[in-house]
Amino acid sequence: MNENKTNINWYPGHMAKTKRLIQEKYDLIDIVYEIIDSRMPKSSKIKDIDELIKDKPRILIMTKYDLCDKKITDKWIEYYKELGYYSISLDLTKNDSVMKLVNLTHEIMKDLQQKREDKGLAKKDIRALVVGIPNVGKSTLINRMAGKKVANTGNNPGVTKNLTWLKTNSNILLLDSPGILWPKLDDEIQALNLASFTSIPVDILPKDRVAIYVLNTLYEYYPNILKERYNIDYIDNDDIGNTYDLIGKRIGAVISGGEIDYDRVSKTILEDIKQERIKGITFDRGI
Ligand SMILES: Nc1nc2c(ncn2[C@@H]2O[C@H](COP(=O)(O)OP(=O)(O)OP(=O)(O)O)[C@@H](O)[C@H]2O)c(=O)[nH]1
Ligand SMILES: [Mg+2]
Repeated sequence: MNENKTNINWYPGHMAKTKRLIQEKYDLIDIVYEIIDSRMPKSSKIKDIDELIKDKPRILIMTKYDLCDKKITDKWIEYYKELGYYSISLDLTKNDSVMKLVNLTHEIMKDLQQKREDKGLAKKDIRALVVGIPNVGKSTLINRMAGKKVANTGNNPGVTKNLTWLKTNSNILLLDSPGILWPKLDDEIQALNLASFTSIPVDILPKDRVAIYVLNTLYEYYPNILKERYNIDYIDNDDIGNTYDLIGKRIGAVISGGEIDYDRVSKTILEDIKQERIKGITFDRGI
């Protein structure tokens, strides 16, 4: 992977519109939940998020904690805390996962509620904007906080299409929003991470390129996963076909006549992450 610049444009019209609609609702928002994926705590952060949420209190929430490499992701949590963020991790597959978020929200909002009380006003429902790139679990988080399904979810980018206020049972109103990115994905590693974890559609980048990136990243940081899942000890980057042949045999991706179906090999590698057969991984390193 020599080049590190790309020129990928995947910025559907609804993303620009979402930013506009968030601006329109800005004054009503008390706090922002900025959602990122625990497996890519750097790559999944919206690039110009500070411009969007300006001076609102914010909690940085790392979802899919059950799927990440906790040793590495915990370092990111510490890193963001040192930068002054409230930063927490959540495994949204668990029922009670959002309690610590609810408590932290009320804690941060204590001063605001106290000011109201001093003025003789009743406590208000807290209005929180839930924002993040596609497919990081924004709507899942909302359903957890509501204790039932109030928002649509799905393991693909672009499931939520509108901004909607939704009620929870903890005096917090949540504004669900469609995933947003920025007009140009010009950092190649970031784009590959987004593709590896399904935050951009799989056909934005060449599928083989993403799959080979996944293989090399696993080889570098999680060689035991490569061994267990595909029974390979190294990646032959000089002739990647050799590696594809071995994986293809292992997973049974064989076309009649004994040829390996390379397309199916790439697809399987990406599906293995998407279907959570490969987990315990964090691809953003370097802190
Ligand atoms: N294992 C695991 N899966 C999660 C977690 N949070 C969300 N998911 C899954 O991630 C996928 C995406 O979740 P959504 O809530 O639809 O994501 P979103 O951010 O609302 O996505 P868009 O609306 O497309 O921007 C779904 O398949 C969820 O079940 C988590 O903490 N752990
Ligand atoms: Mg959604």
